[in-house]
Amino acid sequence: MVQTARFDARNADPEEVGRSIDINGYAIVENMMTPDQLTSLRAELEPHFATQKTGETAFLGAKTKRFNNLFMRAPTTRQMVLHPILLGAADHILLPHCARYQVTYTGVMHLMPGEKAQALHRDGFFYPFRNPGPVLQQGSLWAITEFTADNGATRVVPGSHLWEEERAPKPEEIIAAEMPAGSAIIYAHNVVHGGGANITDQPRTAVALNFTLGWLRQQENQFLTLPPEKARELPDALQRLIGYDFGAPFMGAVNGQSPHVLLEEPSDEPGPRNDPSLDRAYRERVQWLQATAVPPPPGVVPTE
Ligand SMILES: O=C(O)CCC(=O)C(=O)O
Repeated sequence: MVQTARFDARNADPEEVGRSIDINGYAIVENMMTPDQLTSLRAELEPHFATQKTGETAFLGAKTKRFNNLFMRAPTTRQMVLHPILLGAADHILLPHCARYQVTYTGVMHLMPGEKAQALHRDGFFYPFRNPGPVLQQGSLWAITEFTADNGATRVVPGSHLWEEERAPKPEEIIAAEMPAGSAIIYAHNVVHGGGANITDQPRTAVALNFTLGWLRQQENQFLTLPPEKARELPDALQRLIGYDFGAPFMGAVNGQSPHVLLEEPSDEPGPRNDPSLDRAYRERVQWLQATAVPPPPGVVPTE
């Protein structure tokens, strides 16, 4: 590995974190959460552990409790997902492939004592693309308890985001993402990883906050989970990040306007049909069509 994959959020440059993901496939960033955030998040999650069932498949884990919809169930995640390092890393690894990215998934992975190691995999295996290829998602797993090799710290294969699909890791190529509580591992969807085995007598808890390219479908349906009456509770930046905004030039419109108008006071003024910040992406797209000799549809040639 050319570049360190371990950072401290108190002095890390988000670009450097992004570059580590380019090179290693992941970055571990300590101190992403304050002690107060950890305390409040644990209190928000705790009642759900008693009521949630364990996984129904070996992949989901017979001793793992999972649940979603974290922006409602655990409001501290509303702050976590807007962390400048998380967003800065996503700007670096996702914006080369889209004009906007969006939340695709929020979830808890609570590995109880005795859980076995999860199969190693790439997130986004449900997309019909073989590796290597562009990064489609940025995952992040936040350590709500300490992550150790013994309690099921996520296992990662550094550099495997660049491998051919068929290449299997050798045991010595797999590392445990050990980190103190309050840290996060931020990773490209195509780095090979999986939960570890928990051989301790205490649970290991992770929160996943994942982004995907703005022109892909979200894994967790944000609009049905967070319809306008619920989305109005969220900060503006988060409303936009879950999809109440254009996902690409013109994409995701409601009556030709940005879906964000659904969260705003009714007005007689027509809303924007696109967003000025997406105009450049639109022009680049049309230039790409011209450069590849595929004629743009009539009337879409941009004026400078
Ligand atoms: O729990 C973990 O450490 C990883 C979980 C994971 O990768 C998954 O469920 O897809």
